[in-house]
Amino acid sequence: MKKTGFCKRMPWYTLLLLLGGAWIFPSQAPAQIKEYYLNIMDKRIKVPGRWVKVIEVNDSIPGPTLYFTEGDSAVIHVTNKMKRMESLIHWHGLLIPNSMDGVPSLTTPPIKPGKTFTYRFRIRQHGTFWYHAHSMLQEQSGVYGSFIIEPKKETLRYDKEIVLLLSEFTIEQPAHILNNLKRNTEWYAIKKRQAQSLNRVVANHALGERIQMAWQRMPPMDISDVYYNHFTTNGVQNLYFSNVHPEERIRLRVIAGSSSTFFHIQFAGGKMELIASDGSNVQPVMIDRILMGAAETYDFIITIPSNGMYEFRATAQDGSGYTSVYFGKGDLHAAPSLPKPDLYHMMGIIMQGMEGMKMKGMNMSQKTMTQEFPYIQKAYLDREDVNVGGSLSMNMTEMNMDRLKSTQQPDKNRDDRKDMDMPPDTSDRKNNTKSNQMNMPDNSVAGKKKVHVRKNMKGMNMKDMNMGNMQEMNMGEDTLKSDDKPDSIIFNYDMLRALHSTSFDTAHHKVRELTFNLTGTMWRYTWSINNKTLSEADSIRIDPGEILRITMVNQTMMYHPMHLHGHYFRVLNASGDSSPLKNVVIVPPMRTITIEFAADENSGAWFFHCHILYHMMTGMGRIFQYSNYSRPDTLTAYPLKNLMHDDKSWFFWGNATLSTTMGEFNALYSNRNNAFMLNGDAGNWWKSNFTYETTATYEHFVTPYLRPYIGFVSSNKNEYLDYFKNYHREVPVQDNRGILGLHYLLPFFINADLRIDDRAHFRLQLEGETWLFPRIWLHYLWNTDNEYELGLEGRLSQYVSITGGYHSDYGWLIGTLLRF
Ligand SMILES: [Cu+2]
Repeated sequence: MKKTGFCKRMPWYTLLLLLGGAWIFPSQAPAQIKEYYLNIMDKRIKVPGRWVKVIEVNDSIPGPTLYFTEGDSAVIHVTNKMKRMESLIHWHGLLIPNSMDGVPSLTTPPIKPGKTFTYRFRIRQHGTFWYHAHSMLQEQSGVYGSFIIEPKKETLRYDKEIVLLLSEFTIEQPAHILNNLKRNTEWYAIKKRQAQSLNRVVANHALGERIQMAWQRMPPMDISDVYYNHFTTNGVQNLYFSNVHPEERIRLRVIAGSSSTFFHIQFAGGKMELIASDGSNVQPVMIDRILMGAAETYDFIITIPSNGMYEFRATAQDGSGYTSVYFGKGDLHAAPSLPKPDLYHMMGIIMQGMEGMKMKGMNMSQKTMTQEFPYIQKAYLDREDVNVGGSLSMNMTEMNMDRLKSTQQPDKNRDDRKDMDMPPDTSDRKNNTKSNQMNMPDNSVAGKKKVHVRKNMKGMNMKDMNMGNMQEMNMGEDTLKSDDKPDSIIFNYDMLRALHSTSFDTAHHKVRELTFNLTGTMWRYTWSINNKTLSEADSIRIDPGEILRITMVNQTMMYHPMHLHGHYFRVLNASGDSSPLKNVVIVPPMRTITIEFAADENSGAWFFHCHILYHMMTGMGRIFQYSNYSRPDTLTAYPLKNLMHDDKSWFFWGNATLSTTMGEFNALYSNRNNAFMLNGDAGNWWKSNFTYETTATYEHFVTPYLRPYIGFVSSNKNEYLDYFKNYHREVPVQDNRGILGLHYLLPFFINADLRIDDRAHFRLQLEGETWLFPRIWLHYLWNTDNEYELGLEGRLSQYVSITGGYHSDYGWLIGTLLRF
């Protein structure tokens, strides 16, 4: 036998040493202590034309890749070398003690400038993970890197592995980006050439939809929130691996380490074998294209073709750019190019989808629909986007399937599975045990007492399964016409199947069902769950051992990659008992996805949030707190309200116009529920009748549309002075009045303003603006004091516009508008 032979060839003293070793380390091979030093530093880097402030880890973006082997003890010294900001790093997807999770003020004290914090934890899993700052917007500034854990024994067959960390780069400061999102400028859409124009709306026969959307206060569609200068793989736009050989099998560990970008992944050299998702191995599946959500990780095995250079391309979902990795030498074989999403066509799909939802209400009452959908926007459903959600937990019986006819051949996914000797029909349970015999635990957890809620293979409970049917799944419209081959396989979550049963022992553990409506208002750029931001909601108490089943209903027009800290969750899909384990799941617009996780960590307070940084920062999150958890003393100086502060931040912006006959300014200082506004105009200064009006108000948002206000107006305009004439008083040169009023956003984005002043004078004003062409906007105003204004604005840059028009007090004018 092998073992004997091994002993025979071994000198006797080695054997003694080994025996001694076994005595000292009786259970397993000694766990390695793996130590890393990470230095977080703010820097200014030179990009063409300007300097940009970034934050680097060990002098690079991304930070170094950390390698571990399952079972290792990780010791990571993180030093904050920044001058002013606190920092902290979160280990994304890792099963770790709560105090090591790295969410400032929730789990871990922030690292002050000049200080070091040492993370110590046992590596209990293997797979592809990453790390990033969880402090303010530092992730966007560059604080992120890869975290790779090799299994004790690799069961997959490949020749080489390469880590590809995808991200984005912007020359803008992240705080400035958030401010821009809050003020709702269309500038990023203009930059991405995705702002709409009237002539093209008409040409695309989309005017009806556009009017319908404006009626529901849905702004013109664009694809994603932020404009990025470029997209990167491991920090660069183009990456070359020439030292690969034909037939070599290369494992790509791909991480979407982006703050808000989703990527379409393609490889020019044939199908990619998808083998793991979010660090968990899955039944291999061959695919041509996959949409990766921000923060998701996937492992693929690619086979290098015989000759030439083959492109692996990650295209930003909005089509605004891509990053490429090239394998091999010689003639270039480019990945098929993806067209930009068709915004005009999507409007139709969305309006259709909304109609469909209205008819049968996807877990939404009519009331929720009418309250929520007006806030919605940013939609874009193209074929694979729809497939991301697939049938997952879309309520098939309730949705009107006839409206959304399948345009794909759904059977090809099945055929592909057949080729791999896998049960095409998920109800075929017998075949499934085959995969279990492969004995490849994708989430082997060692070294920690766990509450065992995972069911063993024998008593599988079919009842709770969400048997999505592949046949019904492909309900998207075929709007994305690409160079894809006709037999292309486009990934959707139903293709993910764990290597063994992941279902829970629901007979012995309590199952608690929660519904999270993913909500938000693009209009004000606040994002929430069940209409409450993180700071408005209480932590969700969970009992150790209970099973949480969370149904997420996306009521917005944006994709939300929802992430749970410190636990894997099952994404209930067509794989039933073998539903895959993930830590991030994309919930597409107007789709429903159900996840399950077991409260099987010992304790702690764990963050659950949207991984689009700007959605998280404006409120889309919750905290799961174990009932046996008490805050450690180390956090006493860092109350939870520090974290809660994020979605209550204040933002400031304004603009000033100087034109031929007048000057005008507007300034706003606002947080989630409150706003201070100051505006005024003055003109006719070359005439004897110099006129001016200044208004200062404090406004409170009751709903995103409705805000009562109190304020003060000072003016010498006729409409104010008439009061004195009418009452035969002496006419003052100036009149000051207190005002009470109500702002309300009407359909078509018309701002209604009804106010009464302390001389019992009522005024109703309607004001609005709308785009005609991407850079040409129409402004209008009318009020019951017979003031009116009609003007055009031409946007030259993010900050500068030219304006022209007619104002009832100041006549014809032309001028310049500056934003600040
Ligand atoms: Cu989100």
